[in-house]
Amino acid sequence: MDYSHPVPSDLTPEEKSELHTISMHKKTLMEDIQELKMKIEEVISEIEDFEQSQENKNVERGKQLSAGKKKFNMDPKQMSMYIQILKAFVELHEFTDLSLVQALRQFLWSFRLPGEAQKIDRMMETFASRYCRCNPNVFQSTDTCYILSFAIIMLNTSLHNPSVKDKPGLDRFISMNRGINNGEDLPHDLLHKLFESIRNEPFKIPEDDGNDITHTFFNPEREGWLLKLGGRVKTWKRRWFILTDSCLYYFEYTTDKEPRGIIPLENLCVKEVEDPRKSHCLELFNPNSRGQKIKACKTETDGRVVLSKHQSYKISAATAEEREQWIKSIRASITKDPFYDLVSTRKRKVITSVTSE
Ligand code: 4IP
Repeated sequence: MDYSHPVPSDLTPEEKSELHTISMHKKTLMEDIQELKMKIEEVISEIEDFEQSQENKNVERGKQLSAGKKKFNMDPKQMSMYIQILKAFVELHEFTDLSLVQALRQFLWSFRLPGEAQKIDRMMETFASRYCRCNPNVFQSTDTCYILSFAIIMLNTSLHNPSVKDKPGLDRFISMNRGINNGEDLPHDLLHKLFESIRNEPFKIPEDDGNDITHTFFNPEREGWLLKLGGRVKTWKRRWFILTDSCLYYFEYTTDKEPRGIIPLENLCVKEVEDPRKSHCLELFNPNSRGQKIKACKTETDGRVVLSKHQSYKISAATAEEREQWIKSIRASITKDPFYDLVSTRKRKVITSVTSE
């Protein structure tokens, strides 16, 4: 690069030489500046690369973690080992000549139930087949024993949890279990004895924290981004939703400590709805008080916690599949019974296996 200037002709030789020195200095300085600029650019790009690689590492770590979790959950080796241990554990129990309630008392007392529905399903399945082997003439199939075991656990909750107001009587317990013995009813006397046993003495669970057994059972959790329609002002807001403990919480950001809103799901129903502007909508509503405000709360932008103004909550999911998953989880959470599907599948199985014979 040429940093020299044309030298004016009216300068003295000394001035000319001084000017030359200055212009040489200028040239060196400009070159230095140029070099520094390049260095700065290099450093910036190094910083950017470093930041990018950190971000990639974080993304990679996140991916590995979730892949690891999935793998752990789905790893067939892990699962078959788990089943083997479970079987060996259940085999240690002697249930011969015990009533189903007595056997359940013994079994449930001997360990802490896992929270996941699927694991409990396996445990109860293993329990039922062990019980049937110890008492071959009581039930026509393991499924019958499995279904009745759940019915007993649910009965325990309904009868002894003070928050359940509507206590079932023997008749309801009997009608709940209609047809479960391979299409036939179980003997009245048997159901009567089981009912009385539970009514007179509730199950005790080790380290039970004062809650009932369904608390341990009830663990449906879901979280994700959804769009929510405002209560009075009908604006759609993208919110991070978390479903836990029969409550739906929504946050502005996934990292927020405090939720923006809390919707207790007690007494609410959920269903699919249409909306002209948003697809895959669902609605949360109270079937017993349509037109009234739902009992929920939210934090205003100034920090005040106020009651919700929603008569219903309209929420839009990104896909039909996500909507279905949310509806399913919300329902499971409302009924506090994630085993509803598991048990009803078995009920269908015992009843249809009879009709197709
Ligand atoms: C707001 O609209 C947001 O949609 C709020 O949602 C909603 O509160 C408000 O409903 C609605 O007025 P603007 O932001 O455009 O004012 P969010 O709190 O998630 O930001 P909800 O009760 O849905 O949380 P009302 O009912 O407060 O008007």
